[in-house]
Amino acid sequence: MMYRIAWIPGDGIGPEISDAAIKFLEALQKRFSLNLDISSYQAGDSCKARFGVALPKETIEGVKNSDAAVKGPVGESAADVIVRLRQMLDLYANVRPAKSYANLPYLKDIDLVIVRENTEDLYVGKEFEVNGGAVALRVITEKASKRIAKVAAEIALSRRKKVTIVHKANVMRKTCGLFAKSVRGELAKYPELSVNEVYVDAASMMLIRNPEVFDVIVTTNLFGDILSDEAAQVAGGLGMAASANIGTSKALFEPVHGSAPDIAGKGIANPYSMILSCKMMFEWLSNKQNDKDLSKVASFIEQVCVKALSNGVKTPDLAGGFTTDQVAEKLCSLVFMK
Ligand code: GGG
Repeated sequence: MMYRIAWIPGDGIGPEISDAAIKFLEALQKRFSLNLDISSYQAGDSCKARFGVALPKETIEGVKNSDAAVKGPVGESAADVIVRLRQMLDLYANVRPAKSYANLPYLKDIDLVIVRENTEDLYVGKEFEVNGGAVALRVITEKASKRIAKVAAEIALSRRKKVTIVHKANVMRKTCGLFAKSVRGELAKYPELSVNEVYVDAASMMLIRNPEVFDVIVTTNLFGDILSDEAAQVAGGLGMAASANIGTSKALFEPVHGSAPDIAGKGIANPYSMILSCKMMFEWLSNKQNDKDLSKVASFIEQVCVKALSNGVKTPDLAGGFTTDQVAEKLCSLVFMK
């Protein structure tokens, strides 16, 4: 079956890690006789500088008309690109795994998933200047809280069956209070799950002190954004962190990290985050299209990455000495060896 993939390289290191990931996908296409029709679209700071708009209509249409989308990091225009795409396409679940693979410079051996509500909270962009100050609206609804709880429950059922609800309802009584109550109510429908609640400040401490207590964390948009960077660092580094933005019918996959302008163009950016985002895309497409072969491709991608890492195929952010292109070459050669 042919799959149309909308591909947004993005800014900074985005084009470099995109090239590496596309080379890897080409190798996978040969090995597994996949039929991916990949179309490239512009978005981000460089797009805004060239065309006056960070998220052009053609890109929106390209994503809408695709079977799945992959996006590299964008710079200062994140709110105009990814936050807008999430809202426009109702990509309400942001799934962010953090896993310490062998031979990574991880702080603790962890394996957890952060499930971040992706459409509400302070990220709705309702900010106003008032009397020399500024205010932002924090939007939390029962509907969005319940549907993110359901995603967390389903992920936990396929794992260690534990969900931690992270909030700050002792201070933000109305917004976090509604989130906690709604999620609690939804999770009560899953008696096989063990459920607990942790305030976000304590959760950020526990992610460093005893992260093994977490299996699936479900939380609000801003807390999820922050905690997922922290979890990625505990697992070995942001350069490994992949994510999925999932809605009812559409999904977009992207590295968790930003565009890293300080290392852009130096050829040392870590492409694993983009490649593992493609792994998440194959998992999602496999479920959605009932295409079991794609689930095998997803597992294969992880195996290849694990093998490469154990052979020391790492960029400098992971204490390795490989360039982006060298990592891509090694991964491609492993595709045909395994
Ligand atoms: N610190 C990681 C980073 O810069 N991520 C990109 C970003 O801010 N994305 C917006 C989001 O995930 O909401």
